Amino acid sequence: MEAEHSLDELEQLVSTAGGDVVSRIIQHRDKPHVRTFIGPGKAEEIRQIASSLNAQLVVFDNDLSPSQQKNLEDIIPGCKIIDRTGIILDIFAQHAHSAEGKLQVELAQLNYLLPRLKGMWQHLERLGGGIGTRGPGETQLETDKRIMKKRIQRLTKELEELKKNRSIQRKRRQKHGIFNVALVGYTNAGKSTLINALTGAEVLVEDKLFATLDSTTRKLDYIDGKEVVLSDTVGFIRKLPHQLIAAFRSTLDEVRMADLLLHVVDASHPQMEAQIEAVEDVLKTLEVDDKPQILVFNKIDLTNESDRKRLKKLYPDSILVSAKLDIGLNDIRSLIKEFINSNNNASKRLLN
Ligand SMILES: Nc1nc2c(ncn2[C@@H]2O[C@H](COP(=O)(O)OP(=O)(O)OP(=O)(O)O)[C@@H](O)[C@H]2O)c(=O)[nH]1
Ligand SMILES: [Mg+2]
Repeated sequence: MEAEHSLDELEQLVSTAGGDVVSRIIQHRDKPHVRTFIGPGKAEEIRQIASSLNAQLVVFDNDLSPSQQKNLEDIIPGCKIIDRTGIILDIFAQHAHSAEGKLQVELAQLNYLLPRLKGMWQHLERLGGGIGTRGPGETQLETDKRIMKKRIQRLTKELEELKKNRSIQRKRRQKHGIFNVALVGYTNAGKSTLINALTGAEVLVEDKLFATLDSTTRKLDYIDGKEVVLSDTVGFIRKLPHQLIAAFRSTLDEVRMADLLLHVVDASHPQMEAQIEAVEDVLKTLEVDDKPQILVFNKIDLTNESDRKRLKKLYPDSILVSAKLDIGLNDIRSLIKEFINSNNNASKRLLN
């Protein structure tokens, strides 16, 4: 069941990346096969299915080691083998528009590719039959590695520069006592729809995974003499590649610097609870799980009365909204106001 849900999501990832899924295969195993991840018999079965359906790509839901990936490409000729991380990186590459986004994606891709280089050269050597290829292959591998490492250093440096600019803007906001609210949540939960509805921003909204990669900050309100701004940023997913979390550190700073998080949940999603957990996990990785949080259940227009009652009972402090139909948005504004006021009162009490 768990595997089926995860494959449903993988199918969505593949179609977002532009692929058509023609078949799906599950293998039950106690532990992965060292050389091929799945068992050799299963690999042969996939070879036959792929060839009869004329498939060009086989996507694994679990992470493959670089050598497993290569071994599988040997067994299933004519097919590219890629794992969940590879697909997510591909979508990010397609959706990156800003200079910073592009640099971040390239950095993540290089960190993903670097350990895979060796397998690529071994692959070529085997095809070439050995004579005359081994020496140059080894040298070429070292050269390629050096070039990639240099590029990684360069990208890291360029990103540092951009980060400085971003932190200057953020310091300005801090200096002016601006209150920062950040939207976080699973990809496709409706974060961008919500920032558009609340602030009149024009962030791209799509029924696709990872439509948003760059962060956008807009003025939301003016409460108790304080400007309140709202930020929308990249969405999360189960098994979010660590290369991406590392590369997107500076985009995610928007979340780290926030005074309050609005955790947006797609209330109509069959895997809603697992998605909440996945977001909590990423927040832990970012070390921001201790920040004050308001749970916002979105897309309630797609739920029924009993779903909504259950949500209110399970999560009494949450808000139920529909960003698309403008339902409950004033509740968000009031709750933020309440939060700021009670914080102000608390700090006044501390001062007295
Ligand atoms: N029915 C309904 N659909 C909604 C609602 N809010 C958002 N959607 C739809 O959900 C899809 C995703 O919305 P986005 O706002 O792009 O979601 P996101 O969280 O920003 O997603 P990423 O940027 O991809 O992480 C779009 O097709 C929206 O039209 C809602 O309240 N009700
Ligand atoms: Mg978005």
